[in-house]
Amino acid sequence: MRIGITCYPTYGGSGVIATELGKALAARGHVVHFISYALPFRLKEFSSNIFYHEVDVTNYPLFEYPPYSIALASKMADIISFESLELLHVHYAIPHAMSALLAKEMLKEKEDRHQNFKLVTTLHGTDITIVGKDPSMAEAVRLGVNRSDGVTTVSDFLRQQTISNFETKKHIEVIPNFIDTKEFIRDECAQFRNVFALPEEKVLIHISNFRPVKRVKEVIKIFYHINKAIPCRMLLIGDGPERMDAEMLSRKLDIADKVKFLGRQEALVALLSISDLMIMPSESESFGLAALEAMACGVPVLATAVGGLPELIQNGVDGCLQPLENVEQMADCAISILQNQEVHQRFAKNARAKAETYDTDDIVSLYEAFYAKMLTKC
Ligand code: GMT
Repeated sequence: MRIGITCYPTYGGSGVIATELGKALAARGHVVHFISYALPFRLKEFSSNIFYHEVDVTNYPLFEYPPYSIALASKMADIISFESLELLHVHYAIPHAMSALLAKEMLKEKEDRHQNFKLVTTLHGTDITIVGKDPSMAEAVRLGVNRSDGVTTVSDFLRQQTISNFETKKHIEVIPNFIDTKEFIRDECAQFRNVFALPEEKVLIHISNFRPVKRVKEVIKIFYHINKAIPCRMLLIGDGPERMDAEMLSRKLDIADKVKFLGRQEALVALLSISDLMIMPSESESFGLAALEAMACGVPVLATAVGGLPELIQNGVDGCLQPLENVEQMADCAISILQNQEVHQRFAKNARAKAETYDTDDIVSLYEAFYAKMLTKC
């Protein structure tokens, strides 16, 4: 197949999934063209089946906001036509599905023979649960979903939210996120662990983009309670708007010496491999790719029972799910896992086994089959 992929290229689960999907499809012999405003950060190695097209946006002084969606649509139309793409897979309805629909109109207008390319839209969450709720965006989300040839969501929770929030008519296929379990596998290094913690201390980890929805201050509060019961350290990976407040809180609670803010890191496997528990107290999470990465490295996850997380984490078996807003209950749950070595080891083993059911090979085959179904549709 000849496939186009558009995603947000910066750090974030949707960009990771879109890029890893493109790489896996290319390895299976498909030709993949990425169209975005920057090189997706996971697109590092060369592949003769992968091409990247950068979208230039005119920045005329008249424009307070450069018209990226229109520039993207023009680039999509050009690449679809010139490279004979059969299918365009966009990640996020806003603005990517909108740009793809405009690209279709552009091709129709010039009676281009590629105007009937198939449009697949994958919804990742924030355009449904946050951005799309804004009345200025809702109609655009509905149009993007209803006019796509195929729509997928990363969890059943997100499928149901899309239908109930936007009264969409389209069939929505659930295709979960995935992980390369050969790359994400525990590879513990005692020397590296010693950099952060004493041998008797437990290591807790949080990985996110530090947006309000991730509730990073709650991570600090949960750690504060755990630290009173168990000697431990907290690693925070990532950066974003809530980082400064979270740092201030750790100083105010007098635990700053035990809490390390490491910023954005690429060595996720190494950091997860020295960790005993992940803390993810998100307000909403359509899937929770960071949790899957942790589980693949044998790190059980303590999370809030929100969004798609209960589809991934089984409470009391491979992780712990607690109601939102109950910091002390979350801390108690962490303490009970960390204090009992037998329980912790069982959770860690079960977490890895669960992650193996989300392996790249299996899930990419679902996308491949979904594309094939779209291409046989008139
Ligand atoms: O969580 C974010 O703020 C980033 C966002 C993204 O664009 O990557 O994450 C969403 O998509 C991920 C990949 O499908 C999911 O794993 C995340 O759960 C989802 N975030 C939310 O629903 C808040």
